[in-house]
Amino acid sequence: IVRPFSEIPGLWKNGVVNLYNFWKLDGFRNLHRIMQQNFNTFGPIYREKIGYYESVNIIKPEDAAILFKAEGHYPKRLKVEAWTSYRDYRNRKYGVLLKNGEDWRTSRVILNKEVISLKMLENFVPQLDDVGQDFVARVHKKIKRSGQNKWTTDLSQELFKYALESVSSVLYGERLGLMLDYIDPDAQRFIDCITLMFKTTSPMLYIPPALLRQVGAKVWRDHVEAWDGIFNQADRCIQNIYRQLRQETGTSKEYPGVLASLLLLDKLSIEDIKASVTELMAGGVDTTSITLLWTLYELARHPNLQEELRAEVAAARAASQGDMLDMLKRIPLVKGALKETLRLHPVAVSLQRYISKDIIIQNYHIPAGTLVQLGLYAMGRDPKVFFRPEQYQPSRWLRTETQYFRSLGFGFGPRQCLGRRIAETEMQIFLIHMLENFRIEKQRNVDVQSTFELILLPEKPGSDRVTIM
Ligand code: HEM
Ligand code: 2DC
Repeated sequence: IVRPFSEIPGLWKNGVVNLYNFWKLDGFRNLHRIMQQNFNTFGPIYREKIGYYESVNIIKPEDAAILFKAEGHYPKRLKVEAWTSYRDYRNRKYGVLLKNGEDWRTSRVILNKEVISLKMLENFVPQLDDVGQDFVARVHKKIKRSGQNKWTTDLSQELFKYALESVSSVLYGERLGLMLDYIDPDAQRFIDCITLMFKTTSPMLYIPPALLRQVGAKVWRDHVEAWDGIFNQADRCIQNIYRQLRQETGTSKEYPGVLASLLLLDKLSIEDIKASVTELMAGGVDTTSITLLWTLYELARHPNLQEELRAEVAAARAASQGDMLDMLKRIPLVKGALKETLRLHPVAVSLQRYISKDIIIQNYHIPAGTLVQLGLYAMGRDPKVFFRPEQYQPSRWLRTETQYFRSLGFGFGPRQCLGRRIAETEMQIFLIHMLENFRIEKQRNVDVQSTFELILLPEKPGSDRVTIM
């Protein structure tokens, strides 16, 4: 006998009271731990309402499979109102991230070919490899200058630059020069704006931005300032390429980048291209850099594993005779390490879909149109899903039984992360070069916790310091 929707356990009767309690728990920064706690209290399914944000939450891979089978042809995530409100306020077009329905699908199908198809890897790899080599050269220089044969630093700033340089090299087919000593202050401002944009988004998940705007709240003003900075910088980059393209006289160099390819293809309007390329540029900074930061932190804590990975990379280098595209096919443990990082430290706490038809999960009926969330952070740490979840063990991903609806760091299906191929390749190439050149060590052995600022970040900057030698 299937039980009705109204019997799903949880706190969903008074959104305002729940918001107050959530706020008292510092929930804006603890969302991931609160979700984990809720699964402990209520079991593998619970219903929730905080402010105006209402959802059904699930944790099991089998249930994730049911959810994604019901996502329909136009999969729709939770609408992040702060982001759509900004676009509406400034009269800017939505890109692929924020579009829905047929409009989303049209853009996405065209973008897939240029951004996420495997065919594009041969274009991306040389660009990303150059950036990786420059990063290594920069670290060598820092080590030399230190006079101590090692470099201890807060790596997140370095990784932000690496990530922006990488994604820009693919989008624009050009280097920004962020691996140099003196960098463009506008690029640094862009990086700071992205961090501010994410940070100011999370309170607005629960309190409507329209309301905050009316009362002139600081969080809304900061959010607008952050997006303004992001769009201005992206506009400059896009204009630059657009101008070059019009001056060029048919001479086709190697690969011109995603933006130029889209302009030449002429299937999307210029405004649509601008909107999506801006989202790609903004989406490509904190996501990969934080994942790499967590990976270096785990490698520093596990020196034996670090040696194992180094051996795999050395063997891959020898077997592929330096052909990077081929080398990427010979590093399963490095890939496992990245999956393991995203299991314990996912960028996205949850994946969500408005389901397109009625489903039954954990014997409860859930009607079409409901927002169903898979608790990705909670699932990654659930001992019923992963054997000894607290252990960082890349080799677990070499077994096929680990795979079924468990490796979901980039989402799933046609609405999964559009930047996935870029992100994976960029991170793999980074680890290859770092492992070939340096040893990574940790100053103190402290457990670094995550904090939720729309994406999950390492708590307290500075506690993530590592030594490269
Ligand atoms: C969407 C994760 C890097 C651009 C997403 C989603 C996740 C995700 C979970 C939602 C997927 C879903 O709902 O099924 C990650 C992780 C990254 C990463 C873990 C790196 C470690 C990037 C990069 C870019 C990017 C580098 C840009 C180059 C996007 C875009 C979307 C998206 C545009 C929206 C796609 C759509 O709605 O059709 N990402 N991402 N992401 N990501 Fe990423
Ligand atoms: C945050 O409860 C928690 O990839 C919310 O590159 C539900 C939610 C909805 C959408 C998710 C978001 C969470 C986390 C950050 C994600 C976002 C969709 C895309 C975005 C996962 C889980 C991200 C980081 C994009 C951002 C691109 C943007 C800056 C242009």
